[in-house]
Amino acid sequence: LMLLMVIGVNAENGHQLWLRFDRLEAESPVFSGINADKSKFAVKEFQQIWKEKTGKLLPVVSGQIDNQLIVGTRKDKNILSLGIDKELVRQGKEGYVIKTISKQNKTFTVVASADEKGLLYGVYHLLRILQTGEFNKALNISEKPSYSVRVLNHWDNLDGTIERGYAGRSIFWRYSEEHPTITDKDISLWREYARANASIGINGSVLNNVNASPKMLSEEYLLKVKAIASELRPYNIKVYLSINFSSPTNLGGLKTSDPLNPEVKMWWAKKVNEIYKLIPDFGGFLVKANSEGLPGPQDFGRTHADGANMLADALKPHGGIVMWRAFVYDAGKDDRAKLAYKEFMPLDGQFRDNVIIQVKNGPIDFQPREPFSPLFGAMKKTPLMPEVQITQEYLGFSNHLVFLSTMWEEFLESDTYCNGKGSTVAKTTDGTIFKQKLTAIAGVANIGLDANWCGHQFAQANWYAFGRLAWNNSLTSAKIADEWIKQTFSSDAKFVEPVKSMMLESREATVNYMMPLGLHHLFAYGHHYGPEPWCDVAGARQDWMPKYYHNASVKGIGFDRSTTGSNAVLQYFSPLKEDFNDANTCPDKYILWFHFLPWDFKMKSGRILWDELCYTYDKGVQQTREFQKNWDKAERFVDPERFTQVQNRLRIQAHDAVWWKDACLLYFQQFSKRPIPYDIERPVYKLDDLMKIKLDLTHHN
Ligand code: BDP
Repeated sequence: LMLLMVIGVNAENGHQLWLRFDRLEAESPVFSGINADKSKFAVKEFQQIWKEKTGKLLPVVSGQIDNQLIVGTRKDKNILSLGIDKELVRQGKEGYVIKTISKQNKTFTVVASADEKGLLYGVYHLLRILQTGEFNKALNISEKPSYSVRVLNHWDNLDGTIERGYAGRSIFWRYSEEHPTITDKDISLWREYARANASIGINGSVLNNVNASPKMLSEEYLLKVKAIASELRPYNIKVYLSINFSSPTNLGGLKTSDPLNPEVKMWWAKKVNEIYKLIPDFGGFLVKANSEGLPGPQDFGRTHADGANMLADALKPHGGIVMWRAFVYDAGKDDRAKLAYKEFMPLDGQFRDNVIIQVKNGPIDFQPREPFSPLFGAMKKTPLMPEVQITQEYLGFSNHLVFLSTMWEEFLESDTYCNGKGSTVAKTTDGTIFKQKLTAIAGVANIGLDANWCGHQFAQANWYAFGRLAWNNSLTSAKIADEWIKQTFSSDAKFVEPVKSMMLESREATVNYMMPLGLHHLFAYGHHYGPEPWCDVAGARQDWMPKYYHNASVKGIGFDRSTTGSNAVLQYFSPLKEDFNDANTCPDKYILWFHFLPWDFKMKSGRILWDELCYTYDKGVQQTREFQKNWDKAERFVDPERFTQVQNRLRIQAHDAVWWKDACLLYFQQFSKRPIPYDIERPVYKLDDLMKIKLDLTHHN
């Protein structure tokens, strides 16, 4: 082994994600054998992993042998006799149970489900608890997913680049003159991708960018989709495509793409038939329409409902769905934070039952912190699906260690009050409050061709967390981090505890050093990496400019969305709207989101706003320094490759935190005209110098 390491064959690059299973060997005596139909994919998957890790298959047994592992679906003989049928039916097609059952002094571990889909998830769950040391002989687990569609959105372009991707080029679209066909390497990568997704419960992949090229639906590309779908299918993953609304014109040569035009409808119906001929279990379409310059039904005087329904009708006979995005904000019409609500609320109840509206967690755009979008809970007759961003477009790319699970937990647990207290976003979207048939959740993927898939080793934890929360939207981030660390690095408590607390603190730290107290969109134009609160691009949309959001002047700072300002607070239910509306009751974390306040506004801490801002930025910087110390102490638990990579990136993060703090405080100080409190670190940069930084990161890959 040493030799292999020296020559680099086994160099640790993070490619195995959380799927290491290195404890299986030690755990292997726990089962005397497996009682299962070995032709089932879930059983094959289990045996393959078992063999890879322990050197041999688990022997197949039957009869009353002690300590056996029984795996099967409700129709299988080995499960029929256990008397758990009702329970299995209750768990639905994707659910499962894992139980210890004792019979005549013999103990069996049972993984059972109603359907083979659930069995696969049950098997991964068993492997997970073996790996994290949670396996025991008194198990009584039953699980079913919170959402029926749990889908990754890949913003992958057909030329292989990835919009807002920070981990290399696309794993799906890398055809070029040198790479004209699908290779064995592609196929094995797609299988690894599928296994990773299935292991955390993800069951769908949208294979191309929401800014979709009409070419996506050409025969040439559909054949590639077919090839991808056939690798993902055994892992219970359906493929979906983003479509360009003017495909009938741009691909089909029609004169119009008006959704009410009979020829247009016919074109879509034919196209959809063609897709299902190639991919019988195709999932459906994701649509970004009349958004950021893309075509849509409004170009023809039609509504979002007209557009979505036309596609839904074409997909319906095949069982496909439409995920129609609510990310719309026409320039200059009103406060950007209000626009999606204004556009979609009047359409509530007008959508077909195979349409679901995909809504970003916040009303603006994946900022480090936003209140939840007021559409959640408000659209009562239309199913809504949350969209979160796994790729860190606004959170330091793949350079910063930011565990996003706490952000998604905060969002899912936000109380909308739509149906009284306790009407959390989670419950408004998972079928608990509104009895919708279709439930779904989407995460914008952070996956690319980099050996470690995600750029930063810890960015893998965000992919992991998305899958786990999509499966169970009430999991805590602490539990998710714990599982991930143990599977990815080490189960040693001396490693797990400090690393976990770093992860759990990391998102708040990032908010602190980037844009605390409800500030948002202070990013540099275009690439969204560094700070540019001063940014002013001639001729650009005002609502893409930081000044539109922070409004800093000698009078104060913040966006007045209260009833004295844009009135956005009124889009929330009581008592939230009242709480948000009053700067004295609005939570600090959203205060400058909803209020424009004077620099000497008295905060809950007793400090004035300016001082609070300074202390919070400084705290963020200090937190990144702690992360560095924390990680250095963990060195002995981690392989040198991953240790060094994370160490290097933490250094960049600590550096960037100072950059953010100095840029924002020095810029705002021109207006506050107050000193930075003397007990915190002085700026190390000059504002003039920071204003000269021009990064060309637009296509940073
Ligand atoms: C923004 C991104 C842009 C996306 C857009 C979207 O900057 O690249 O196309 O969202 O979600 O966050 O459609």
